[in-house]
Amino acid sequence: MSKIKKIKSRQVFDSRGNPTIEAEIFSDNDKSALAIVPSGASTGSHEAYELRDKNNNEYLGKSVFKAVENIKGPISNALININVSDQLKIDEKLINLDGTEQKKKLGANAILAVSIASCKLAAIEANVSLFKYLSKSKVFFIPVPLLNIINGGLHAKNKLEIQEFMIRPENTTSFSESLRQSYLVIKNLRSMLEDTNVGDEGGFAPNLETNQQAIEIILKAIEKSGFKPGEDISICLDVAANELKKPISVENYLELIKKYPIKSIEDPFKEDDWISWKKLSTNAQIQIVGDDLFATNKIRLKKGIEEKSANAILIKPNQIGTVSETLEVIDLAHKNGFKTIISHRSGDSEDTFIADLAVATNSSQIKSGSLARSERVAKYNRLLRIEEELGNSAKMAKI
Ligand code: 2PG
Ligand code: MG
Repeated sequence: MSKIKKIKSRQVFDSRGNPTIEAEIFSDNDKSALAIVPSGASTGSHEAYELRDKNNNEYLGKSVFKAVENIKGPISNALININVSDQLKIDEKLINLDGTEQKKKLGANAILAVSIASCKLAAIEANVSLFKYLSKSKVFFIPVPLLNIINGGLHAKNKLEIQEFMIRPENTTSFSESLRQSYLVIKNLRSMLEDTNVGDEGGFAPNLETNQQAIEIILKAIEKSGFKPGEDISICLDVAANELKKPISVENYLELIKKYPIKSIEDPFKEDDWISWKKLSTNAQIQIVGDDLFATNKIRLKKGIEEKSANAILIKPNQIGTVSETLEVIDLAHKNGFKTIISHRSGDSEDTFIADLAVATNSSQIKSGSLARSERVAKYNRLLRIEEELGNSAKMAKI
């Protein structure tokens, strides 16, 4: 059994060019693994705490030097000589060392970097692919991708209020075919737009005036690609309603669902508007996804299960701060019939951990932006490799 010998940490940059944290863990076997933590823009108030040096102007208050020091000091001291494969113990130590509910003392970014890096190192030590190492089962499903092809809200400098206009291939039998169909839609959409700049998640950020215009141009691109909207490819939205200037009502959503082939809506209301969530979720026959509502937190998810506030949960490891807690939330969701959608953050990196996490946990979907910007595409490319590794046994997850 190999043990943790040394932990290094450094400040690196994310896809928005902002500082973020990387951890590098070494075993006494001289193997090592790296992890980079992503960062959100539309962050909810119930998320675990991202520690930044707010009073240091060198990087406009965004550097993570204190978090790096926390890894090099107290975290290293607590984890040296622990068995690399004892993820639960590692995460427990991290949680207890911090001791606060939102991981404010050490920073959830510092904690998660170490948690993910140790998990990757354990897989390397065991000489198996990360998704197999992380999985409890021997049957694997590849998640259906939700590709964010028009960016709005805080992820783009246009007027669109809805943050993410996504497409989801509905009926493919392989991940590569899902990407091929999405590729055609994206290329056709590009040919129809005058302005082809992209936003933070690689989707186009056109100067459209209304949400409906964005939906309609995507429908045209789906048709131009030879697909039937709603049957072959549907539209999924992330409203990110915490950031809306003017809220959208339950009735407006029901009208929108009637009019367009929308199969999933994420964060239709603010994170504490439990009443509206329940009302929409009991009246709409589509996937309703809690992101800021649940914040990958089991206490909030339990409330949502009891109140029937949604039927799916977005999973972002950095909303909660450790791999073990992330797995626990996914388990709770599945036991209660909730779908899980593993998600990137709008500020992301070359780290592909979430691709393995999605397959390992039999999550039905993954959200990693459009087919543009390497930090987005890296996750899809990892899934293509996983699909190849699984060969004939690779099956698409059910949505
Ligand atoms: C979201 C995410 C990812 P951010 O709201 O779902 O798409 O955005 O990372 O900015 O919170
Ligand atoms: Mg969201």
